[in-house]
Amino acid sequence: MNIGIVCYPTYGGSGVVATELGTALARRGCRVHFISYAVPSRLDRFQENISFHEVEIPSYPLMEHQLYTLALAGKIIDVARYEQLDLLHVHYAIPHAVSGYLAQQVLRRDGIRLPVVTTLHGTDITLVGLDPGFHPLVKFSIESSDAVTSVSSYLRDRTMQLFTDRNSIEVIPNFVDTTIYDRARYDTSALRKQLAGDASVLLIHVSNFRPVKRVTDTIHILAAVRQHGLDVRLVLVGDGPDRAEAEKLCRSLNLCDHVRFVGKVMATAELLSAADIFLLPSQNESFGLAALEALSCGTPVVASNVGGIPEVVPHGQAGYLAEPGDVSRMARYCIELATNAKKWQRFSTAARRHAIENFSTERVVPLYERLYRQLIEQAV
Ligand code: GMT
Repeated sequence: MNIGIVCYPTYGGSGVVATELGTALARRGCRVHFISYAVPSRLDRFQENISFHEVEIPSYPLMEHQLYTLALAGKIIDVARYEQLDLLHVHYAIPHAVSGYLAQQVLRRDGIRLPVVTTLHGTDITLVGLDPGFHPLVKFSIESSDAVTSVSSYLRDRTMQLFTDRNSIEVIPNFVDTTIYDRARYDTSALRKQLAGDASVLLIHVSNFRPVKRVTDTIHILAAVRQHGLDVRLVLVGDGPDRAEAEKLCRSLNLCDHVRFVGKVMATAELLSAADIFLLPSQNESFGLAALEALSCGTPVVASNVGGIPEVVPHGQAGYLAEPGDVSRMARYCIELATNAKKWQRFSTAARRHAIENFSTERVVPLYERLYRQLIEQAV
């Protein structure tokens, strides 16, 4: 199969999933064409069967704003025509599904059939797509796509409540390469020492530091765990709009020596494997890919009981869930795991098993391949 993939190249879950999917498909023999305005952040080396097509955005004095949606549609048309794509898979509805639809209609006039799959990831439905100016476009593009997938049942149900009664949204969960995200693969003793010194507990959080992630809650959790008398450190991985506020909070709580901001890191497996507990106190989360990567590393998760997180993190088995903002309960859960080695080990083993059994690349990628084949067969 010859597949076009459209995604955001930035440090965010939808781009990571799209890149990991394209990489896995390429390893399994598909030809994969990434189409975006920059090389996706995890596409960091040459790989057989993968090419990247950059969307260049023309500027002209008359135009004050960039025409990305149109430039993307134009690039899709070009790649589909000259690389003879069998199918286009767009990740994140806005504006990718709209550009995909537009390209599809232009190609149809020339007798070229290009099935379009749209994968909904989260805020394209729960936040950005709800903007009154975008809502009709998102609804239209969901209803016009040849297939729509969502990364969790929660997101499928929200989409049907908020946008459409299209009942053929298929849930295909996000996945993880369990051979890379595996603590058995790394000797993390030196890294652990660097990050945590001799502290007995290391907490970690990975995100793009947007308000929805509630990054400052991780610092309040750290403070509460410390009050209990535990020697604990927190590593914050990533960057984004709330970083300055998080740094300010560390200063005001006098916690700067206990919190390490490591910035954006693409390869997080070793960091996750060096930690004891992963924190994800988000206000909302359609899936929580970073939590899945932590589970695969055998790192139990303490997270919010919202959105699709309960589908990823089994409460009381591989982690604990609490209401968003309930930092004292999240801290109590951390203390429980940090002070009961047997329980931590049980959770760690269950976390890894859960990731392998339900969310491995080998299990999930064939679901996309099957969907692609069905649509390509229908199109001929
Ligand atoms: O940052 C992105 O690339 C998209 C982002 C979002 O806000 O929509 O992340 C979403 O997609 C990820 C990959 O499917 C999910 O793991 C995240 O849970 C989801 N984020 C939210 O729902 C807030």
